[in-house]
Amino acid sequence: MVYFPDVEKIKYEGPETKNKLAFRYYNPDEVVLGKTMREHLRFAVAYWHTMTADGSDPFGEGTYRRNWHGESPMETAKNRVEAFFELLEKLDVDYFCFHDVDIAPQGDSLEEFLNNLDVITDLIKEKMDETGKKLLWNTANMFSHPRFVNGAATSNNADVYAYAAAQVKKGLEISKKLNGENYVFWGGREGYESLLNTDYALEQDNMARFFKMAVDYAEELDHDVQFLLEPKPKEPMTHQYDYDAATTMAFLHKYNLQDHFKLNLEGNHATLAGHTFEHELRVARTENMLGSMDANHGETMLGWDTDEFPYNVLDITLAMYEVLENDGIAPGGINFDSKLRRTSTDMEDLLLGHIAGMDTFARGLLGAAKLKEDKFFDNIISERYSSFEEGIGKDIVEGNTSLTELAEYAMNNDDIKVPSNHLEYYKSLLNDYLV
Ligand code: XUL
Ligand code: CO
Repeated sequence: MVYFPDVEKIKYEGPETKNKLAFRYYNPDEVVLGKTMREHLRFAVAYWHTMTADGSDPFGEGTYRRNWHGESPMETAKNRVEAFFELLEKLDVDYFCFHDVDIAPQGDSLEEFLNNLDVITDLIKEKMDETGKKLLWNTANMFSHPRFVNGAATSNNADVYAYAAAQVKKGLEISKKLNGENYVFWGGREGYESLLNTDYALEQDNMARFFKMAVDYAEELDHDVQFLLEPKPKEPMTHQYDYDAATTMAFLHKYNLQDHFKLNLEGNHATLAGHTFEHELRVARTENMLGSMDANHGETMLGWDTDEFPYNVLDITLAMYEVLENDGIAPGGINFDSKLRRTSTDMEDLLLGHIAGMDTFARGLLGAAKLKEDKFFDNIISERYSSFEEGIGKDIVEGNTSLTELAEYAMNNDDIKVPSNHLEYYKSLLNDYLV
């Protein structure tokens, strides 16, 4: 069956086109700073928002009109695979991401769930071989089922911990089977609802033990996969242990896991933490821990995880600047962890949402490349910090001084003129780089 019969493969037609099913900026073969847009951007479609979400929210039921519902949960799951690969082909996206529960029904037992996963991943593998599409990452959903009400690797219940381990073991086997390039942990309910009943130390130690076992199992499978942790500060828990990039890296260092993990950073999670997206990317990049990106946009008026398709060119230009300075994002990519609004009810909206996101990233890439070529930020920064390039500043940077020497220096140089930053002027110039 064809699931999107009225849609041809989406092509680049340029900014002037009036065809809504066309790219206006994303031109996969266009070379930017020595690499094609396709190589820079490594887009991925998220199975959960695209195939399993139904448009329900806490106040109302599903609204989306979909044509892949079958007679049984397994039949629906198989139809979804067919529809998904048709969509990837039509969108010209090379990668995809999923949680275990997105692709296969959980049935009545763990055994049944694992068997269903085998059947569906066989089908996915066939489709991958046929189309050349690739798995950016998979993950285990250890937060939706009622057993995970207190978390998974940070649950107070050891049986729940073991169940979660079984899911991750299977997830890594699937990753190996499908040649996954990364494996993600988003700590769904790994945090606390209240400190009143929480053993904070035990929960963190247990979570680290869990990650260590995952690293060991990937080695046992001889599967060279990049592990990623995805920070988020709150929602669903009051406090999530992977609060933001800095907290997550401190955790990895504390437990000596830093060489096995990088970060998967998400736009809306950054804003929930009170940061900009570029802040999170910069913090991770600085420590060589920028692994991958979940692309979305948070509605700042609402303050929860709204996961909109990205459309803000300024945000994405600054995000892409971090990616360029990182020398790219591979083996990570740009996963649209983005969902349609509840009012975007048509199948066609799945294409329109992704096209909007892809065009926004293409614009961001073009703007960021120009910022880099013009050394826009380098020039501002090198001028602003020029006092550390010679004299006493150079001594400080090279570690060749002491409090005593600095105090003596200050005695003779206490008439300090601090120059203006002219930030308004630079912000106005920055606007010229938005494509
Ligand atoms: C939740 C979120 C997840 C992860 C994967 O906010 O971002 O979808 O990306 O579990
Ligand atoms: Co995400």
